[in-house]
Amino acid sequence: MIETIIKNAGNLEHIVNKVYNGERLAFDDGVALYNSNNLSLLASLALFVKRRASGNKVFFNRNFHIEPTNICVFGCKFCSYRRKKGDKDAWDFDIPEMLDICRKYVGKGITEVHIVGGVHPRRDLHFYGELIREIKTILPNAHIKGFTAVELDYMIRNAGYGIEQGLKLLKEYGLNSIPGGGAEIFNEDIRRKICGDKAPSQLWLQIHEAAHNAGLPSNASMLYGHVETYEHRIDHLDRLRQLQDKTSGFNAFIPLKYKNVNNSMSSIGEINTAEVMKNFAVCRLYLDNIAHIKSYWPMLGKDTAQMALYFGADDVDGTIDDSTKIYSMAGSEETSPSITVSEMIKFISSTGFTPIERDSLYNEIDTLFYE
Ligand code: V47
Ligand code: SF4
Repeated sequence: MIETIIKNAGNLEHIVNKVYNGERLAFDDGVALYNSNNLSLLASLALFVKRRASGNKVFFNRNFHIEPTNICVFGCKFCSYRRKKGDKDAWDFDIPEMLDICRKYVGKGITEVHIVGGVHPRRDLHFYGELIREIKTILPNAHIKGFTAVELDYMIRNAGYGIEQGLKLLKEYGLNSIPGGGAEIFNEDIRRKICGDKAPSQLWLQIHEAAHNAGLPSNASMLYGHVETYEHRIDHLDRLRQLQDKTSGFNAFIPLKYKNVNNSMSSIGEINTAEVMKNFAVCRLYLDNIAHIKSYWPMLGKDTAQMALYFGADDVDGTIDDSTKIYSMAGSEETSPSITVSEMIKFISSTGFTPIERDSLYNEIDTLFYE
């Protein structure tokens, strides 16, 4: 197979050889891949690398989200979710309300609670710490993956701690890992344009590094398909690859396609599906040290999420149970994202891949049905 790929590679032949030999791609190689329109080559290469890493497996988990509030002190231009206190569609849950959400999942085999929301002006580390501690009394076996680096920065400062001490305290409260959000695009000029008031790139990376050093693994993401260039995307992937070389703390990478409904960047539109697929392939090829690439179905929609499996993704995230609004508010066709475990198994196996239930650290789980 590889001989045929090389024959059709044109000016990318040297990159094909590097991929085949397991050599690291250089910055310019990444940009050259983005500039190529040879989608079938990109798919073949990305699938080759994905298969070398995880065979035919595609992972999913059993999870739900808690979004504590959509009130936020920041004003990211791409955000369709943020509201001001008093707006009719603002919400701001207290701890008992969030624990009521958790009680619905007792006995359902949930392995992960994903907590992410707006950056509330008054909530601090201890509020969220108490929330984590109480969730663990209701769902003692659930892994809590919570709070973007942007939320962490604010809640830790609000409680008067430094990053290391704050993360240590959150771990003691029961936090298990950190999701990938808040990364957006690391290039400082683009970041200033789309989300200039929140944690700068260097701080995002510093918080993830400190988390890894504290024994809290994390995910990483990239918000793409807006005003950034291919060079900005490779710069973003490169900064992640460098940090991963240092810490090995990233479990998964999630490319997040910019959705343009109801936010102040709407006029720039959305990129097409071919561009989304190209991006999956390049991310898989460039990020040679992050094991899992997530095709996040609540944002992409089910059909596109399946297609991304042929472009190097090996994970589709979880069952969700209609518990997240971030993407439906930004225009995702999945307006109430929810999928049962048996539907998830069909969703993955219908692509020819082998569905594997996992926990948040990618340990494989024997699927038991509770539905
Ligand atoms: O940082 C916000 C993105 C992120 C839009 O770790 C948008 O497993 C597209 O953290 N169009 C938060 N994207 C989501 C997040 C996440 C999601 C899935 C899995 C994981 C994980 C983490 O959502 C934000 C931002 O990049 N986002 N608005 C938008 N209009
Ligand atoms: Fe706030 Fe997050 Fe929306 Fe930015 S993306 S405005 S930090 S909720």
